[in-house]
Amino acid sequence: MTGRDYLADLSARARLVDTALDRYLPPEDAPPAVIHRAMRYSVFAGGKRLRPVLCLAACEASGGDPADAMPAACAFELIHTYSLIHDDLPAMDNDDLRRGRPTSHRVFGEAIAILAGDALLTLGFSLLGACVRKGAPERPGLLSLVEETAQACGTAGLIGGQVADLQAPGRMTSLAELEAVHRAKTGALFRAAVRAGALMAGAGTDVLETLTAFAERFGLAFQITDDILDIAGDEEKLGKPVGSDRRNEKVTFVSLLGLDEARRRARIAVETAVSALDGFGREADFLRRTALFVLAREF
Ligand code: GRG
Repeated sequence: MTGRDYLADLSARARLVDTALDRYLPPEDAPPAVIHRAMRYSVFAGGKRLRPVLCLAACEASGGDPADAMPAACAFELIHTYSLIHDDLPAMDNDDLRRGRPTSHRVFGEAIAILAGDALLTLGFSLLGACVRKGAPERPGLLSLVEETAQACGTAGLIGGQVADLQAPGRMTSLAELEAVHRAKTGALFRAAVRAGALMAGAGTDVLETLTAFAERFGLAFQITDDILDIAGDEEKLGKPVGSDRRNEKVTFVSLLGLDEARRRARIAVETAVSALDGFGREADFLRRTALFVLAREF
C-alpha cells in the first residue's frame, strides 16, 4: 500500500469521525448559540483526527466493532481540541493561527474561547460516561475508562505537561526531562485513546498492555516529528507558522539532538511501536501504517 492509499484510508476514517462529531455537538443555532458556534468552529477547522482514528483502530485490532467505539473516539477529538484552544490563548502560547484558521480567541474573544474549550472537555467526558453506562455491564474493564482519561488530562498528563512546558521553556536540558514532559503533554492522550479503543472491544490484559506499549512509542515518535516539522516543515501544509519553537526559545528534540539524530530517534520509536504489534495479524495493519505515516508526515 502506498502513502497515498494510506492518506485516502485515513481521510475516509476521519470523515466517519466528522459525521459522528457533527451528531454529538449541539447545533450551531441552539442557545446560547455563540458557544456552540465556537465549539464547532475549532472542531471543524481541520485536523488529522489521529486520536479518534487510533481509538477506532485499537478497537478493531482487539477484535471489536469500531462502530461501538465511535463515541469514545469522538471524545478524544473533543478533548484534544479543547487543549489546542487553551494552548493558543494569550495567557499560554498566544497564537493567531491554528489548523490554518485564526485561533478561537481571535474570532470569539478570550472568554468564549476559554468556555468553548471547557465545554468540549465536558462534552468529551459526557460521551465517555455514556460508553461506560452502556458497555460496562458486558465489559467490566470499561469501568476504568473515565478515571484513566481524567488522569491523562490532569496534572499527571496534559495539564502537568503544559505547566512544565510553560515554566521551563529554556531550562530543560536533559533528554529524559524533555521526554517526561512530552509523555504527559502529548503521549498521555494518544495512550488513553488507544486504550479506550481496546477497552471498548473488551480486550484482556495482554492485548491492553501490548497496545499501550504501541501507543507510548507512537506518542514519542509523533512529538519528535512535530519538533522536526517546526524546523523543516512547510507552513502551508502545516496550517501554522514554522520556527515558533526557536522564536519562543523552547527546548525540543531538535534543539537537544540536532535534526539528523532527532530523525533517527523518531525512526527507532516507530520501529519499536510497529514491533510491539508482532503478535497481531492484519487486524492491526491500520495501527502499523499510522505509525509509519508519522515518520513521513508533512502536516
Ligand atoms: C490543557 C491547555 C492545555 C494544554 C495541554 C496538548 C497541549 C497541552 C497543548 C496543545 C499544543 C501542542 C503543541 C501540543 C503537543 C501535541 C501536538 C503536537 C498537538 C497537535 O496535534 P495534531 O498534529 O493536531 O494531531 P491536529 O490539528 O491534526 O489535530
